[in-house]
Amino acid sequence: MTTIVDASVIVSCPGRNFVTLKIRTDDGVSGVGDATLNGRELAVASYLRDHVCPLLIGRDAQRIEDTWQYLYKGAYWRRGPVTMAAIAAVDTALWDIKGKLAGLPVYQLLGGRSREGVTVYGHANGESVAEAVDDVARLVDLGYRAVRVQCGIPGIEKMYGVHKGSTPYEPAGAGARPVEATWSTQRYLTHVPRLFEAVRDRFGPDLTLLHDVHHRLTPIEAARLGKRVEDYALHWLEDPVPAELQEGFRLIRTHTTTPIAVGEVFNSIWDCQQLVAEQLVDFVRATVVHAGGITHLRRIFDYCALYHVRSGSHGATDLSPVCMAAALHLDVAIPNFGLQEYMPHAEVTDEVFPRSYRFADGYLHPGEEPGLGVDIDEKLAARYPYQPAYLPVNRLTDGTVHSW
Ligand code: EZ4
Ligand code: CO
Repeated sequence: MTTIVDASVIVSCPGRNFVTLKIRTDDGVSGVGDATLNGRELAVASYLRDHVCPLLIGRDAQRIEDTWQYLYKGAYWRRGPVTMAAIAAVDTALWDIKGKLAGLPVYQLLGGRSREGVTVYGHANGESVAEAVDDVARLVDLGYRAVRVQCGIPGIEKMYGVHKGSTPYEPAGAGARPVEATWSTQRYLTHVPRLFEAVRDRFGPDLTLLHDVHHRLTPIEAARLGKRVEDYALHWLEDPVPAELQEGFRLIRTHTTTPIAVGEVFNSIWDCQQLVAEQLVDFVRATVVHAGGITHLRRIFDYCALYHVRSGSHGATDLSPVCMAAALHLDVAIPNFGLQEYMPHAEVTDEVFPRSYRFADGYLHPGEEPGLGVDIDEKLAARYPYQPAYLPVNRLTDGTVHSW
């Protein structure tokens, strides 16, 4: 038996806030797990430190499924982003340890490779349509095979997904309170088709294109947008509506053949149970850190496979390199992989999280190191203390709070 002797939580801000769990065992092998929940980081850190870490000491590090069930059923209070991010961190760290003990990269423990590399999509954006189109060209030159395109909307300030400069896009703003943005569905619905018309004109039919609505429409509005952009053959329209009402997606499906991706905020299989069983979506965007770790995400994707639904995991910069590494091992192994989002981290983030995964030719490769092939430099991390930062709040022009 390999016994857990220590579990510690590292909160640090190398470029942005991250919460990382490190588990150590009696034979000197350690593992890492990402527990970052953007804007609510300290809640997960406390859940782990105060309620989970003490329970891990003395447990068998090899019993991943049993530990998952113990933390999920044993808490009595099930699901929710804080609980599931904490469980995910433990699960990820235990897979890392199991890989190191076996001397194998984690993807080998998941059944081995199903593909040569993990196709990723990059982010293009611009204040204007012309700027966004030029930014797509930049990504194509870098080798990306798939590109998400967002642009500014005339009359809307601080549009989601649009930023200036070459630093990674970071929607969370430093400070004690969220910044506020404004929203107009009317302006948005009028403008977006012009963007994709321009992108298709310039790049032709072969480039894989995506767009993120970021939960801002109602089902009938989303249906209108999906129908309007059908000629531009998007690979997916992401998060067209908030997904608490799963049956709401029937209305979208009735009207458009534009494929739908959903679920970066999902934390359990129950969030997509009806969406998948009724084939109301095409891609599920859940990822390791927010959906209960490798163990639970594998369960979600296996369930999706029964219904022709593919993976499309979230990969924004607020998911740490530890989460990205774990996601890549799963992506390369599962039969129904779809696409992986990839926003490169800031240089300072990559310094704190040394990692073996690499981008080449439009793919990410998890690397061949035993375990996940990622670690945290704790000394360096200590030089970047936590800084309060929040995601924006969105309001309609009359002041009504809207989904961001
Ligand atoms: O806004 O990760 O597809 N990617 C996204 C992200 C999310 C952030 C929220 O923390 O929607 O940019
Ligand atoms: Co998104």
